[in-house]
Amino acid sequence: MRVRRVELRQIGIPLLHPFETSLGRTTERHIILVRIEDEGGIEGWGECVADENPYYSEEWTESAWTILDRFLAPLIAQTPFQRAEDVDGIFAHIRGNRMAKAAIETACWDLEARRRNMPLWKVLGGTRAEVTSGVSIGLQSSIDVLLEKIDRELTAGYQRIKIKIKPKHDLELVKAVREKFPRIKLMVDANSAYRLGDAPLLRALDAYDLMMIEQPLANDDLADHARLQKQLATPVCLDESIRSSADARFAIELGACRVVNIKLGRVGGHTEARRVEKVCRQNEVPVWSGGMLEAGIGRAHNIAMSTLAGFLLPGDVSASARYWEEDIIDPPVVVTSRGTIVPPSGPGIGFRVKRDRIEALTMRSKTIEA
Ligand code: OSB
Ligand code: MG
Repeated sequence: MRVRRVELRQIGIPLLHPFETSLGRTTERHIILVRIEDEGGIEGWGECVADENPYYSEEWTESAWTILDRFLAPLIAQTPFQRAEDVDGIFAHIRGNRMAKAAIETACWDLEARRRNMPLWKVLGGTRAEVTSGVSIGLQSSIDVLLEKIDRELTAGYQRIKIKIKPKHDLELVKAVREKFPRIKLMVDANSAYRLGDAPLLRALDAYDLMMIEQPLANDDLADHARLQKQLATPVCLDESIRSSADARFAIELGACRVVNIKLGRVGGHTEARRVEKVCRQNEVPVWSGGMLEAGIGRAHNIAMSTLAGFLLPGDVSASARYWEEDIIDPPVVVTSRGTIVPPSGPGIGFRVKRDRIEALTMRSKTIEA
């Protein structure tokens, strides 16, 4: 394959509902989209999950744009490759910047799948004809508002509820949710808001039958997560801490987690995501797909990834309509009343990219030719 053109585009798209975590509040996404084209004019699409600020990860929109423009786009336009699988190696000498890399790497997978006229999920080796879907609910203005939101998502059919917690907004939230919904699959995500010294408080959560506690401690602290996991009955799930399959291996060896959240952008694309899935599967650690408030292209890639065998738990990949008035793909992602998403049968990501909608949302664009 030879990429003869890379189009970078940054769109601005308002969220229907602001999303708040221990890291801050997001009201509008600034998303970088990548469109690549091969010699024959076949295209591939990717989406960069970097946030508008460097709080979740050191990468953010501006750093990702610069790395894409100055290094990754010229490199992929100059380097022919056999398979999308090879792109990870082409980018290997550039340190970090995984979200920027994943934007192009996933576009290359979409391109390969379209060239082979196959759905991306099948090209990746996915086996599931249906993926299970949960929702991530941000911090709310009151417990009543939270309970109301959960009720609505359960009515829509979602299979598990994740709520965000932070110090002073934790035990009482979980207690109230459990009292109202004694049987639901429930979990919490702290986005690194606690320290090992908070172990007694986190241990108190053991009473509420949570599926897992996601990323309670620092993004770079596997050792303390291992110490914490020893003190908890509730499984620890790692998100921010897992940037690669090596991280997953270390985390499992140390006993730092019993579940892993995989995000394509955080690990650098589909090839590394498959490696993380494999390490976890071989160690009987279930994985699920995280979300980063993606627009349709990123969402479609997450769905494809979630068809791999190790994705045994409901992910954070939910319907487009929870986020956007109008998504950038057609049809939008929909969730069945059973709380599942059916991966599309068309070639590549399997959704039509709405060029007009993207054009209308574009803040800046740049084309890099081979
Ligand atoms: O920690 O999983 C997270 C969104 C942005 C950054 C980090 C996280 C999240 C979510 C939202 O939880 C998941 C989604 O609905 O896309
Ligand atoms: Mg998380």
